[in-house]
Amino acid sequence: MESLTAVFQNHAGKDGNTCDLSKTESLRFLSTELAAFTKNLKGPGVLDRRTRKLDINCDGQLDFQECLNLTGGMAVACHGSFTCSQKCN
Ligand SMILES: [Ca+2]
Ligand SMILES: [Ca+2]
Repeated sequence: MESLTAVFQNHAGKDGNTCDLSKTESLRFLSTELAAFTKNLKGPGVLDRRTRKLDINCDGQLDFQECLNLTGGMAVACHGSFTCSQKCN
């Protein structure tokens, strides 16, 4: 958890405001830190839509809580596909 906070602040601080990820920062965050997940997303608009959906308070920025929803959701998706492929084999 500590490293997640550090990673978040590292990306969020690019524009001087470490509390939120701007749109540019969140796209960079996703494509560098979560490359394993985002490389399978087709088209540049998909990531864009996904980050917009995460912006619960619609302020155009992702705060740490909103960002956690994403990483939590991805962990669940990852777990789901893992257990599913286990069953299939
Ligand atoms: Ca920022
Ligand atoms: Ca927000």
